[in-house]
Amino acid sequence: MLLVNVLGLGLIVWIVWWFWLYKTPPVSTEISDLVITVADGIYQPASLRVPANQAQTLTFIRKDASPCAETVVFPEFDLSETLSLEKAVAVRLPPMKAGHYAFHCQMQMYKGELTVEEV
Ligand SMILES: [Cu+2]
Repeated sequence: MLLVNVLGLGLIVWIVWWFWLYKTPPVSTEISDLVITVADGIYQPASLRVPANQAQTLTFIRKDASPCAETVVFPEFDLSETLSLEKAVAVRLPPMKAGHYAFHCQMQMYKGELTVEEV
């Protein structure tokens, strides 16, 4: 009888732990919602809106093999990132003030704009 109680209690504890306490570990992902495809001479999307005062991660996926598309430059942040072909590359941006921030490839064939807004 005692054994049954102990087993029952153990089961309850296990159920509580499993359903209420156990959390699947967060899946770490480099891919943000802000995904920009680099292809056919344009960034897509070429204009993005993000909230101010928050660090942002942009993900670039380059599908254009031309060497010029390889680099994305954020002049205001003194930031340039090399994009490998067909690979998602995360570009981390610091918290920004509201405003417009351009980004482009080395020769400014590809052009995009980040609009940072107060929320
Ligand atoms: Cu270019």
